[in-house]
Amino acid sequence: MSLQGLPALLQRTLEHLNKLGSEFAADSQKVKALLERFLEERFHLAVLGQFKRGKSTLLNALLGEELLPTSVVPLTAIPTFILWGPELRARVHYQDGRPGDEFPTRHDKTAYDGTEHDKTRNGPILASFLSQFVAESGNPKNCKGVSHVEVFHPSPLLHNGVVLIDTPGIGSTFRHNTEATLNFLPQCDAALFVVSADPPITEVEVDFLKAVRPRVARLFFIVNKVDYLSEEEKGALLHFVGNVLREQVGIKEESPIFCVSARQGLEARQSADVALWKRSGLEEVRSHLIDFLARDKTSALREALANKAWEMIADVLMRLRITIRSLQMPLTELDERLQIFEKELQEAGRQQIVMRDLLAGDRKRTVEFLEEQAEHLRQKARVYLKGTVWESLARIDAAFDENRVQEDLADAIPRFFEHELGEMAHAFDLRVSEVLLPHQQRADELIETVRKTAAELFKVPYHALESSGAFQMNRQPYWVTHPWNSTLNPLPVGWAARLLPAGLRRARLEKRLMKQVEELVLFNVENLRWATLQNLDQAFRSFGSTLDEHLQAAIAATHGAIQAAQAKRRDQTPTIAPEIARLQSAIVELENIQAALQAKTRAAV
Ligand SMILES: Nc1nc2c(ncn2[C@@H]2O[C@H](COP(=O)(O)OP(=O)(O)OP(=O)(O)O)[C@@H](O)[C@H]2O)c(=O)[nH]1
Ligand SMILES: [Mg+2]
Repeated sequence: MSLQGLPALLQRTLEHLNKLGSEFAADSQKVKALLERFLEERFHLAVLGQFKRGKSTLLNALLGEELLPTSVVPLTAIPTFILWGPELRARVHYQDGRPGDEFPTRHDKTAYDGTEHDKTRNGPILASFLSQFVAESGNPKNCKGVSHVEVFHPSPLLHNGVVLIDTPGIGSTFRHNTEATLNFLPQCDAALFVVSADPPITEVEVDFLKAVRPRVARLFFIVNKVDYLSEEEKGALLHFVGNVLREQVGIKEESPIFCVSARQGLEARQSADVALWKRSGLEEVRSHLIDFLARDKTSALREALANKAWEMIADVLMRLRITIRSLQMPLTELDERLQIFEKELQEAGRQQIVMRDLLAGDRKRTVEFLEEQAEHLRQKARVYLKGTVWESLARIDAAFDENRVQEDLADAIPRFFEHELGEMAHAFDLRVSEVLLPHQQRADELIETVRKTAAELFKVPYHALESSGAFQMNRQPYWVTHPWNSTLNPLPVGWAARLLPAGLRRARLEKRLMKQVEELVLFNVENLRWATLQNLDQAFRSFGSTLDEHLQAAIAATHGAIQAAQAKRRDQTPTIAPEIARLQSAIVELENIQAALQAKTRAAV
């Protein structure tokens, strides 16, 4: 059986919960959240490669129109996320969080036909809008401070939450993108790696691929620009690229490599030329991607959501059974059991206070660890940047070309700190998960104790829940575009200094440069320390409040069910029989949904 019916089952669960009344409002919210996750789940597929290999052209061909700017000179400087939307739209996001620019702008709207999707006109208008932000020419050195751009497009390829990402090419002289790209990759689900027929594959690409491979779960390879090759030449090229990938990068034999002409593909889509589209090789890429996305993307997610829904219903069933028991048992007995349960809840409250203290202690220790790391990084950065200055000084002539030294420093800074940021983010992700895990387990145990006590007191079947999963890593990929301070003030050299003997001048220059290095180290490490501290605080804060919420919800649900039954017993004895019948029929309905969910998870395994 397929998992197609999962949203329908969730919808049915929602209807039953709504009928059951306001005591189940929190459960309805949970089902709604599962449904939303199902509908919103994104799959991030990045297009990677050296500059000018045709990454943007390839995406344009897959989308069927010229949306992303392309050029003969290195171009894409900012990542572009392409998501599904009913009509063509774009939004520019800035590093400082100020409101982003939108496409169509009011001015564009006169030329832009937002309702009728006119491919020949709208694509190029968007491309020229985008080039003001994502292209090196329109936004040199990212002076506009753009963090990323989102494009919404109605392509079926983007259905079911697929997000395509156009990334800046690595190896261009303009930018230091390699480290930023590497930091971004662990958050992507898969990547298309684009090389071109000429040159077949460079050393830079091999080195980059070696760094990419351990960071991305699934990699596909595209050899682009095969339009001027014969079939025989294509075969030889494929053989060559395959060998390099296997022998030098260690890519497995079965990883597919596609030979394509993105340019022909785009032409074919624009002129609806089916034969050319086939010849371009892009049909194979498209169908492979669609198969892969259908197979790998949703099955794991659906299974996980079906499991969660099953668990949630199990919890609701337990409470419904407790309510029925509470309605059936003699009132004195009910009062007695409620008293026992409330004692248990008091103990849980005490445990919760202890847990909060332990969590605060761990947060403090993690911050101390961060301070140690920052100090370590200061030392490392000093050594590295001083080394850069010495190397640079050794290369320059007696005129002490200070500008050259400064350029070398300005180059070294983003490279060094971008890399360190990636390392630190990774180390802290691991450390924070490690530190939080025992807290998660302790909270899960406490929640289970509460539920188990309720089940035992009221003699209903007990089902242990899976972990409350309060700590979940953020899976939204973010592109680090930190404003590393590498623009240095010119070093003022007074006229008197020019008259000094060369040796003395050099000594003074070195002293000034070292002072500058120290300032740069302090400023940039502080940047990194601050960013990490913010993330850390956020992780602890949201973890702590989620645990509290989960525990409160478990208490409110069980305690609430018993109290509500007790109140009914005292006030409205005549309505008790129909109430029991109503709850019993809800139990039957929910058990049916549970059985359907279970069949689905089993079928998916
Ligand atoms: N002959 C030929 N040229 C192509 C093909 N695909 C792209 N090009 C050309 O290659 C150049 C670079 O294409 P882009 O799509 O801008 O390359 P890119 O990889 O996105 O470049 P960056 O954004 O700078 O990293 C453009 O002039 C394209 O027209 C192709 O299949 N065949
Ligand atoms: Mg590009």
